[in-house]
Amino acid sequence: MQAARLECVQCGASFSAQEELYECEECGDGIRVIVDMQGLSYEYLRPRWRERPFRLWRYRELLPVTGEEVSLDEGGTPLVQVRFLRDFAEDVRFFAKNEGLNPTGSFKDRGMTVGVTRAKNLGRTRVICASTGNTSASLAAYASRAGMECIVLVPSGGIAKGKLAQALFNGARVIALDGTFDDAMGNILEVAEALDAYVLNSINPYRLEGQKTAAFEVWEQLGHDVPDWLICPVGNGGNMAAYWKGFEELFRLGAVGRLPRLVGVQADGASPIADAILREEDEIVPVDDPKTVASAIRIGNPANWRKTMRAIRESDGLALKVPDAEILRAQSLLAREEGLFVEPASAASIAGALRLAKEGLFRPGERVVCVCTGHGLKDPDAVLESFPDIPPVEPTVEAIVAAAQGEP
Ligand code: AN7
Repeated sequence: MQAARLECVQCGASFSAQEELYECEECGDGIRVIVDMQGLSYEYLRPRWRERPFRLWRYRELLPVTGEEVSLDEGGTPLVQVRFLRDFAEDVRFFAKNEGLNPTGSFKDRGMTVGVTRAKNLGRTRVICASTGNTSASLAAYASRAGMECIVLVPSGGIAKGKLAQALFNGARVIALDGTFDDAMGNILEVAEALDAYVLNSINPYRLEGQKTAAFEVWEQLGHDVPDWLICPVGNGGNMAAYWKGFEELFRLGAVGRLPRLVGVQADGASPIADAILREEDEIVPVDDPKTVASAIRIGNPANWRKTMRAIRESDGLALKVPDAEILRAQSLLAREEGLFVEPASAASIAGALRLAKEGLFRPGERVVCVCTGHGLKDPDAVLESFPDIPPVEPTVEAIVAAAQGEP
């Protein structure tokens, strides 16, 4: 379908859907798409959604693009029970939304299928993004699919190897900056203009339109209800805002009568949004040199901070920051106890859930969804560092059996 219009999230200024906008022309803040819901009731949508496969494009009536989509069959990711967290909160059910099972291994694919389809609608042939890794891997794949040229800006040395390999192998031109993700992001609009490239960072509101479908899926997977809590790792803040937009649209459609409370989790060394919320301030203070093992969310000056802060506050939610040690421990527990291998940034939501469960936040009967944003194979280095080297063993039955029975 076609977007009705674009709107500034801050001052409410309205713009035509035909404009290519990343910032409000009036106040400089973020832009969102207002989907035309005229004539779209839940009664109308329900039978249509039901007859399509459980994938992102099932929800096409709420996706503001036209024509044949650029798709790798994304979405439809599992919602898996996380049982070990129950030990810390009686009668509370915890789930992981396993977004690492998207085509390139992260939730970014939801945004890119819609964002690159939008680029195609506009007749664009060159796309660009700044990235801590997953965005570049995803954009590179969707650009290949669409036959577009792709340029990605990444922090030199700051991107996990799996993600770099994906971007390179999908044929993107990779530019490694002697700087942080924030340096890349700070230059993206001017660079894009100079190169006549279409920007597919999450300041592009069409990205978040794709990402909001994860909220629709969670609602379906919980038997057409929203969770009591939705916990999400926060970097630029786009994804948390996208979930909120998705849940709000379900509410407006009358598909559900309540909204979840949102919890945004940042890493200790890169927590400008969590800090502002914890201090009850209206503005963030950017972090100059963000540090965390979770390279995906090593972001000091998040582009969508206003959208995310508003979403968390409107939902009567909260924010917290967790040290790297808690992130790595949560990553390890999730893998050992549940068989789910996610990347460190993704484990931030589990670390947040663990902390809040121990603090007694959740009430009996509640359902808590933790968004696990990216696959563990993206960043094996972060994991392998915590294991000693494995000494080689003679390839004989005796030696192998002895090694298997020895100290682990
Ligand atoms: C695994 O790839 O910003 O709060 O450039 O890869 O919407 O930014 C990645 C972000 C969480 C944070 N988990 O999401 C990038 C990039 C994973 C991520 C986030 C990212 P946002």
